[in-house]
Amino acid sequence: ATSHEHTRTGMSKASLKQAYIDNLFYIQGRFREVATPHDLYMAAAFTVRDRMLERWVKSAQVYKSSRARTVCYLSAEYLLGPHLANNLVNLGIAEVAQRAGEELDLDFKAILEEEEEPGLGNGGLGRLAACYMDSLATVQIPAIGYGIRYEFGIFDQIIEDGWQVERSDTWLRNGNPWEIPRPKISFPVMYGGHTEHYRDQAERPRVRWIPDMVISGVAYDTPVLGYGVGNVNLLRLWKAEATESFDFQTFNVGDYYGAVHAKIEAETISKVLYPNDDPEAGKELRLKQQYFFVSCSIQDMIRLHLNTVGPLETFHEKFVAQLNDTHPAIAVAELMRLLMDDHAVTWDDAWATTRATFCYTNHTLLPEALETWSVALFERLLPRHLEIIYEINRRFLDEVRVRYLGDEERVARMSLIDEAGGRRIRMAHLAVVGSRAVNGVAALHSELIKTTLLKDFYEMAPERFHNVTNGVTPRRFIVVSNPRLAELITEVCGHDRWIRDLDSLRELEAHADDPKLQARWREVKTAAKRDLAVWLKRHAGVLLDPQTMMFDIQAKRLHEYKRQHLNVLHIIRVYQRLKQNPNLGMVPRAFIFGGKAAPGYYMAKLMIKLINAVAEVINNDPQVNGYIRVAFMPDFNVKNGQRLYPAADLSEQISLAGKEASGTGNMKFSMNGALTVGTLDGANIEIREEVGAENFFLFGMTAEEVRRKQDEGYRPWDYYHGDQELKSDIDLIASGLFSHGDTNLFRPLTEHLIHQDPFMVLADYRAYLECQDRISTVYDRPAEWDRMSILNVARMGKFSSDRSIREYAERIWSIEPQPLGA
Ligand code: 26V
Repeated sequence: ATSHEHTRTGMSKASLKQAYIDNLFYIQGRFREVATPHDLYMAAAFTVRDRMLERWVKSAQVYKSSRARTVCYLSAEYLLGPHLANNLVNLGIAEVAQRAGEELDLDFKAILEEEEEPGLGNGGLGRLAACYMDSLATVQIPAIGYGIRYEFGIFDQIIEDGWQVERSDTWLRNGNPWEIPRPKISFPVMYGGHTEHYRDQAERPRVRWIPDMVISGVAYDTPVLGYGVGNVNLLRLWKAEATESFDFQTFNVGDYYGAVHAKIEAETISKVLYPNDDPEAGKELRLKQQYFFVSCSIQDMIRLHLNTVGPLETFHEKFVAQLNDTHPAIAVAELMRLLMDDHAVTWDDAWATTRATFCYTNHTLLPEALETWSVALFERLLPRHLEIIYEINRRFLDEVRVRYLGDEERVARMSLIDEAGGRRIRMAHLAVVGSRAVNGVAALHSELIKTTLLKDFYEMAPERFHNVTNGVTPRRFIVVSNPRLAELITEVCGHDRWIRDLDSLRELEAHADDPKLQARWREVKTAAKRDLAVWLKRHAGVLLDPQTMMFDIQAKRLHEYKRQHLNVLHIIRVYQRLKQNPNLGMVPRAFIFGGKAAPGYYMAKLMIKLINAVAEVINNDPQVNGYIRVAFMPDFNVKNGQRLYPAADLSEQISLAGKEASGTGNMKFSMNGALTVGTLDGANIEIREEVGAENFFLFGMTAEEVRRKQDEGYRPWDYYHGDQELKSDIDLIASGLFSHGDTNLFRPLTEHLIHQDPFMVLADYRAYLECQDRISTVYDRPAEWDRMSILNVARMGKFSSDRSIREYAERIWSIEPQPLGA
């Protein structure tokens, strides 16, 4: 077959080699002798991309001719991670490509390392969207992911003198081989101005929006491969540009500089991703971004529908749109506007279509993270949408009044407008009222939604509330990131079906006590720890011993509710114990952290400084550094995450119960054989249920106990004075030991703990220490530890994002797979 295989699509080793050399020459214009590492990467990327396009076009054809129902995932963030290795795996050519590379004398690993990842997201929410895109294609659901093509993604983090320093992320600097620009797929997006009410030719009341600014959104398409199937879905990201006509008009008037200025202003809209937790997050530009990508996406959906199926009455049968948090919630008003103002649909019909189209996923209960926009800003930027939201609200509140006679307090609580202190639009309420289904992202979180945040809405329409527990893709987070483990699993199971059917990992259970498997399991883990140790030596300057040390890892955004400082207090406790008794025979541990802090979140940045300050003292103290070391991995992102998950013995999931909606890092660690030390929060609860309580290290208060303690009046001061060791750990920070005698540096942190402690670090401290001691005891018994580790992997099937997507498809979207052969 190989001799007449097409060099652009052939999957044989010979075709791949020929294609690679061709691409190096015809795309990069290079011979091997003079090619840079970047040239070598680009040639590989194009060789893989060529092989994706045929399947992509075929999928699009089949989807179009079968008029397949389609999911539109609306998300302001996609944290995709590097494409090359993942696409090789999903195409099923990872091994043959590696061999082709070897025969060409290429450094395969170095080529993979060369790729800069698109960091178009902050953390959990953006990475979830990326995992869901992978699973939608793999379980063969027609889907389009809509979002923003940020020119600058999440900032790069460097550590200077222990502090986080942000550098702008210039991921597009060397070009992006995975995207295809579609200059002809572009839509106008309007801002500002005023509305005019008039009657059309049929004497129907209509509204026209006269904006004072129009920009355009241009589509950039990235194909998303399913694993082991022919289905390829579409990720369509919008880039903001000045409209040609606007540009041209101004130019004709002779205002050349004005025209250039308008261009810059338009392009600003898709310039940069906003970090979470940012005080600047309430800014006008962010609302402009949200409306920008939503408007382009809804216009695109309407265009696609009119091109294929036809009448707008059936729009909701063709499409279901999932709102990834409230960031795209303005879509509810935008679809209403387009249907009524542009397509002359009546309010009642437009509303029926809108409510049948949208579904909303909530990702957080933290009050400070719930989006509201000032009515004044809306009026200035989106005057027509404000009218529509007022009308939605008026009709909705009338329903509430009829249902709950005389309960005006309830009416005020449920209103889309928060009237207390400066009127603001509650985007979560808009999303709920405009959707047919609402879901949380783990069982506990979904319950808390029903009993707290959206209690009134739940009482009114309980059938619309669901849970879909998050999942992660085993392709990227096992096969790509941990090939040694993947190979071992495949050998033990005797098949690689587990990659698409993660439940079949259960077959490992039967071997959990097998000493031979345990030994190999341990080798795989140690090899991954060695890889990480090499990387950390180079990039963090810390030497860790993969052979003797337990790798204890906490990697996630820095946030007080995630309680990295609880972890630090444990480290300080162990340090003090060792100082008091240098001959204490203890299990050596490497405490490893990774994570970014929002640039404006002072306390989170101080936590990074504290971790690095503690690391400096401990790593340089010869009395203890044979037993404990501390490392902070700079620039935790998808690529670096893939170095951490395989290397962890222990996964830290220690948020205050009730605060972490789900967590997904918890799943990635456990799937790679780490044991979890965790609270009963988010998906930890379900992980523990699956792997078995005896294979999970549980500590801390329940969400219920947290609530009770808060109601009683929590006094961290009492804990501080009631626990000698706790006091001495906090006092050691305050003493200046970790700050070269500066007793002020960490004061904001220690004082906050002693006097406020909103996330109850002090209340859970003792339970955490006791749990950590149990962990050390078990780690000392390798057979027991390895057995637990194997059982963790064996029982993680539930946490494949394939399962999550199947649940969405069946219970929320009512959509069937469209199988396409590979
Ligand atoms: C945003 C903000 C903005 C303002 C200040 C505080 C704050 C805190 C958090 C956020 C992010 C909320 C959205 C998010 O990323 N949620 C995460 O979603 C994951 C996927 O469902 C889930 O696993 C995490 O538990 C949840 O925190």
